[in-house]
Amino acid sequence: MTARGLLVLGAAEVATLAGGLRRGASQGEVASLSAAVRPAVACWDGLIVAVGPEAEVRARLAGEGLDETRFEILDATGATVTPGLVDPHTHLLFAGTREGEWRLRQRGAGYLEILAAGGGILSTVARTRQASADELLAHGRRWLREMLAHGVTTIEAKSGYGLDTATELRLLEVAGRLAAEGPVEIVPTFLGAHAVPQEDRAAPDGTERYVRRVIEEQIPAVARQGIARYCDVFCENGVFSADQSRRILTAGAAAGLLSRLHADELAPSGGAELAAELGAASADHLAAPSPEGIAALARVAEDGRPVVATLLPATGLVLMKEHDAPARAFVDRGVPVALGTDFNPGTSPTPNLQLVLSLAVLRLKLTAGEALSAVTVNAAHALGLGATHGALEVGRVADLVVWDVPSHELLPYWLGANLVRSVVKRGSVVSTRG
Ligand code: IZC
Ligand code: ZN
Repeated sequence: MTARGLLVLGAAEVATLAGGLRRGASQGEVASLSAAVRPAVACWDGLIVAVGPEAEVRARLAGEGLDETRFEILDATGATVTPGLVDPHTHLLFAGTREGEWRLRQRGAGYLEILAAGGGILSTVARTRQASADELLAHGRRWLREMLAHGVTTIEAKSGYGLDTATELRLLEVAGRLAAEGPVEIVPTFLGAHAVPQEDRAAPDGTERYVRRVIEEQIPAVARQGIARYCDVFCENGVFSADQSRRILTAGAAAGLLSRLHADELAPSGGAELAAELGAASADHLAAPSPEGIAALARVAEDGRPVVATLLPATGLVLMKEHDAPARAFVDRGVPVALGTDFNPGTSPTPNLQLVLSLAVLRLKLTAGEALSAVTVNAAHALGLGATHGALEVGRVADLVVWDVPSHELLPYWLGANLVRSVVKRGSVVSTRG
């Protein structure tokens, strides 16, 4: 008889993150079970069937007629157990690298200046258009393996390095194939409005022309393809205005694609306000929101229609910025905060969400608990998976990580170390270290 269950025993702490979306005072509540209660987690058929003191968990299994001999034991002695991490913002699929931009930035070049000169996103677009689906698949597999090894069990993956219909569809198709391969679960997002492509930039109305192509040609094709769940826009002065972003996201929504956006990454551009107005799932970056934008996000959260603020502190580091998102203001004003890597070749070439936890504490001044809820329960919410992922609660998917530290407080502390002992996806051990 093959085992279909997994029983995680011996942990020093099980941070369940139970209890739903975190915001304000609850942002830092990790809902832990301590060693004193001998915590256990039981998984069956890919779902969590019991969490609690070991004696209660065993009683529950017996009560449900689940034979304990069919459970494999995962020894978590001295470890912290958390939900599998969720990375709610990645540009997983691209070709080439942009290490030369680091030298340019050291000399003072700005992000939009590099883009205007044909570098930045446009240089990645040129490489990506030439890449075959097989090359993109191999690249995707490599970096998904790295993410998984660092404790990530679910990610969002954007297109956006095609900027033409054929390449955008190819990127989404590759995302769909990687999702089918597993084990990392992938939520695909269409980001045709990532930049105005080179071929439209010379014309005075080039941006408007491209916006129309995204709306009239790309969105219908993406909807027909049926892989992307979200539509995203790089809403930023000098890229796509708030008005253009509104038109694109509204067209996406009409075609069945939910909204999320790159908002106020570099300067206040009306992105946070637009996210609140449209009821987007998430407003991402927010390194430079206006006071009105922060207030708009606070207002919708207060009204029970929260937009998750997905902060990406690795990007500020790679952009060599002194200032980053006003994370404390978001928490203090009741806006739910999530964290992501922003994995991409230009501004965040890191697949490591553990490093982002550290940066969130060091640069954004979040506590360890606030940061942990931001990469689990709140990140799941930002991807529309708030009812099924991101917490260790009965009935949810059995995604969890066993960490080689005795407390969640130590997750951000060992800067740059990979603390993963084991990663479990849908009840199966899929990665083990040491
Ligand atoms: O390739 O530069 N901000 N998109 C919006 C990015 C950064 C990724 C890139
Ligand atoms: Zn991004």
